[in-house]
Amino acid sequence: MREYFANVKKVEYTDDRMKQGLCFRQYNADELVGGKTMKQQLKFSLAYWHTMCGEGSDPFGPGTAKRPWQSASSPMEMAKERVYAAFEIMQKLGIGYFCFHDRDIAPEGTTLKESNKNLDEIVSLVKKMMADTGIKLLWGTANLFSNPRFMHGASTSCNADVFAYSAAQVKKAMEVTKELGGENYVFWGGREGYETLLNTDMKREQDNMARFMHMAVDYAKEIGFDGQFLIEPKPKEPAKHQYDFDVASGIAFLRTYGLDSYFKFNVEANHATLAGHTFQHDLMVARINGMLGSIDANQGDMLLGWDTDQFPTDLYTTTLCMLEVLKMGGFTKGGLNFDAKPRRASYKPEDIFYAHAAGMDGFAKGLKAAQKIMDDGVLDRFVTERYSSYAAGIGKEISDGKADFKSLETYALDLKEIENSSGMQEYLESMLNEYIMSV
Ligand code: XUL
Ligand code: CO
Repeated sequence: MREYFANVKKVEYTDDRMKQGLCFRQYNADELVGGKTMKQQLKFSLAYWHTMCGEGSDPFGPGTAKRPWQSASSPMEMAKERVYAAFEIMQKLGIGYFCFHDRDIAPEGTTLKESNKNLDEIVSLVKKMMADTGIKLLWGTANLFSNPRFMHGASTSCNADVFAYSAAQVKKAMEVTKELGGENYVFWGGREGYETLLNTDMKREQDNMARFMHMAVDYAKEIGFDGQFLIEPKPKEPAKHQYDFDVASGIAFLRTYGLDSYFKFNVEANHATLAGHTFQHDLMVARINGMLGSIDANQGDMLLGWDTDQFPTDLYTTTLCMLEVLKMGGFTKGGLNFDAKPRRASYKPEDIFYAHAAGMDGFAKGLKAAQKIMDDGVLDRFVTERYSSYAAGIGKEISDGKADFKSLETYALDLKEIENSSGMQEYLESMLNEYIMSV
């Protein structure tokens, strides 16, 4: 087996924060934070599509990325070389998980049968590499958006043949996810939406999407797949409007169609910001509804209106993200999947390592700051105090469901002056700064 990154050694932690070059300055895999190792708390995952298949192209120019395995003699040889390179990257970075679409790991054939055969061959190699290294599958999914057949969508296509084809593809992707012990299975509906309502039967499309998901739930029961189903919301891109717009609309969809007990969410930072929310907002909506499953860890550029999928280095967002994770008691089946790619100009193979190390350090720092926020309880106490009017008196009657408009009117008519307390946003923001700087 060829070593693809002979000039890259295993990336190690150093406590010398000013040390130059490729190392972890914050991520110390075995260090305990909140009673668990950083490795257990963060559950980092490599996104196969970006790291192994991405070429660094953009709408104005072709790929720039130097990826030595891309020069293999045939698509299947390349797929095998990619597997070796992927496991080398994960081992050198100490990344314990990966995620893939069916078509990332094995090339599409001329027929579905051939595609399935290609997939089976690569899956057995992946399985062997997983057994040799102990690296696990965080989630699998199916690519139902690249091939032109999905031009009108997959389960929401106006063409029933496409619905059927998509079902067959997801059936197979679920089987291989189970075969590889995947902890979750993701639905991201990039083309499950519309370009114009002039040609769209929205009710039928959403009914069909729900039928499709019920079929997946039934098939999981049939084959004994006990991974968690996840919906990954995104408001737009590639479609103008995508039905899984954000977590809140996802919850409404799942509840409308009786799917809410089978699904949680895979929340992606850059998707939340495209929906006009902060990352923390979508994470919190998922958490308070008991539906935060896993996270696609990246960040967008607020000056650009698309999904830039950058590696997450912004410490405010990593801290507030980890605060949500700690508040739900940590990950169970989920983890932090780097759905991120180095910039087009970061084209060298080594940039893969620098980029992941930057994201891992960003999240390690965020974890430490979030744990300190939890331990000190300052922010939580502030919030509890802010709502203390509901702990006794009329507030308690409201909370206990004992008040009604008439009793509240009687109370309000007797009120003298209403006194509010300050929201103290600036003070809280400065405390957040201190937590980040102090760990
Ligand atoms: C696209 C995206 C996908 C999903 C998996 O924006 O995030 O790669 O994570 O299909
Ligand atoms: Co994603």
